[in-house]
Amino acid sequence: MANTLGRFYVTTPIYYMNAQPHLGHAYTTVLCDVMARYHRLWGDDTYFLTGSDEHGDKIAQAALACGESPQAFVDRLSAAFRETWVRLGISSDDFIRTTEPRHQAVVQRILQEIYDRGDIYFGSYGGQYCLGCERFLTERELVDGRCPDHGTEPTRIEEKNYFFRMGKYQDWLVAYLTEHPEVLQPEQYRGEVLAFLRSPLEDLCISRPKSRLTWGIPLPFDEDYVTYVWFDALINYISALGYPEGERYARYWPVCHHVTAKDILKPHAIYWPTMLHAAGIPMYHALRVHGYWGVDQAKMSKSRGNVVRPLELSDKYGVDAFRYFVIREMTFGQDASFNEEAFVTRYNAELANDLGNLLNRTLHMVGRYCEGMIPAPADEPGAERQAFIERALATPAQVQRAIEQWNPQAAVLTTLELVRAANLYLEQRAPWAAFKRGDVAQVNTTLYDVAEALRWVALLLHPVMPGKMAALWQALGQEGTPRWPDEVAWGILQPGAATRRGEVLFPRQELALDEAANQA
Ligand code: ME8
Repeated sequence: MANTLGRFYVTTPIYYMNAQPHLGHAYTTVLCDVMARYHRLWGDDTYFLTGSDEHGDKIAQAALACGESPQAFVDRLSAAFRETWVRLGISSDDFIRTTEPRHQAVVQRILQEIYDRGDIYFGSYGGQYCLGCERFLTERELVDGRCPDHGTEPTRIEEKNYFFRMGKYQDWLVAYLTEHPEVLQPEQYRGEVLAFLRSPLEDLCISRPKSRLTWGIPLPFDEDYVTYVWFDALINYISALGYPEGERYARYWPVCHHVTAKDILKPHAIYWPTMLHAAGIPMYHALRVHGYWGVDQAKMSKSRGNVVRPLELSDKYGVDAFRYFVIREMTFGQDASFNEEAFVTRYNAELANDLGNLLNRTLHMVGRYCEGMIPAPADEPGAERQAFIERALATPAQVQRAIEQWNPQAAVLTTLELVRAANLYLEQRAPWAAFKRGDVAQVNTTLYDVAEALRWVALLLHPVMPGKMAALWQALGQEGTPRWPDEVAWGILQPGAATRRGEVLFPRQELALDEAANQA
C-alpha cells in the first residue's frame, strides 16, 4: 500500500513472557525490522515498536512453576527477548512492557472511558475456559470438546465478571472490513474474519476476579478485579505512543501497520477494532497477517523437542544469513517449514555462490586489471550491455513495489535475479579474455558495470542484511551508508574509487547439526 504521508509505524505482537524466544517470534520481529529499514531507507519518518506481554494466567503459572515471583520472572524473560533482538540486529525504536506504569495508566483510562460510555457491564458467565488461549471458547470453536489450537480440554468456569459490549459493534466492523479491503491482508484472512462475523458476535469478558488471578492491571471501577490480558495487551500499540496527548500518537497512529501470525488474528481483527471504536479512537491503518513456521513439516513445540532457537542459528551461520533465510523462505501469508539443511543449501547457493563469488571475482579482476580501482566505463552501447543495464534499472522499482505490497520475499528474489544477470553478463563479456586480447575498454566497461550492479545490491538488500551489505558497500570503495533514491541511479559509482578486499563476505558453510542444542 503506497504510503502517502511519508510516515510508517510498524508493530510486532508483544510476545508472552512465558518462554524464551524461538523462530516464530524472531521471524515476525525480523520481518518488521526489514519493513522499517526499507521505509527509513526511502526517507519515511518511521517508528518501530515491539515489546512484552507480561500479565495473565499463563505467566503467573509459568512463574509459579519456576518458583519465582511473576515480576522477577517477567523481568528475566523480557531481558532475554531484548537481548535477542539486539543480537538479531533489530532496529526497534521502543520496547514496551505491559507492567510499566505508562502502559497501565492508558489501559485504565480506556477502560474508564468505555465504562463511562456504557459499553462495559457486570454480569454472570459460565463457560469453557482455555488456559492456553486465556479466553472463554464458544461451543462452536471446540473440536471434539477440545481447544483447536492447544488440543487441551477447556475448564468449566462460572463467575461474575465485566463484559465489553463487543457484539454491539459487529455490524460496524463488518461494514468497515468490507469497505476497506486493504486494511486486512492477505485476503484469505479477511475472508476468515468476515466468515466468522456471519454468526452473532458475543460480548467479551474483560475481567478476572482477584480471587482467581491477581497478576493483572486493576480495573479502575472495581478493585476486586483485574483486566483480562488481551484487553490489556492490545492497548500497548497506543500506550507506547503516549496516547492520548503524545506527539508520537498524533504522528504515527494514522500510519499504523500491525503485523502478527494467523494465531492471533481474532484479537487483532475483532477485539481491537471494536475496542478502538468504542473508545472513540480511529481504526488502525493496516493489519498484515503471516503464516506459521513449522519444523521439518511438523509443528514446532517444546514437547517435540524441535523448537528452533534463532540465536543458535545466527551464532553458527551469522545473523545476516539467518535474516536472509527467513525472509527469503517464507511467502507472506502462507505457512513455511524450517529445515537446517535447506538453510545451509540456500546459503551456499545464493549467498556464498551467486552473490559472494560475484564479488570475489569482481574484486579479484579489479585488483589484477585495474590496480584495485574502479575503472572508467567506455561509452559503449552494445546490446548485451544495454540489456544488462536495463535489467538493473528495473530492479529498484520492483523491490519498492514488493515491499509496498508486503512481499519481502519477492524483493529479495528480484534482487537475486539481478545478481544472476550480473554473473551471466560477466560470463558473456569474459573480461579475462578481453584482457588477454588487450581490449581495455571491454575490461573496464564490464568491471565497472558489474561493480555498479553490486553497489545497487548492497543498497537494495541493506534492510535484509544490514551488516553484510554495509561490508559490500565498503568493499566497493563507498563511504557512509547507502541512501535511496539519491544513490539508485546508474553511474553514481565513481571511477578511481579504491576497492577493499577484506574477509570473504559469505564463506561457504557446512551443515553443523547440534542435536544436544535442540533438546534445550
Ligand atoms: O500471542 N510461526 O504472544 P505469543 C510464525 N502475547 N510466527 C510465530 C510462531 C510460528 N510458529 N509462533 C509464534 C501472544 N509466532 C500475545 C500477543 S499482541 C497485543 C499480544 C509469532 O508469544 C507470531 O508473530 O504467543 C505470533 O502471532 C506471535 O509470535 C504470538 O506470540
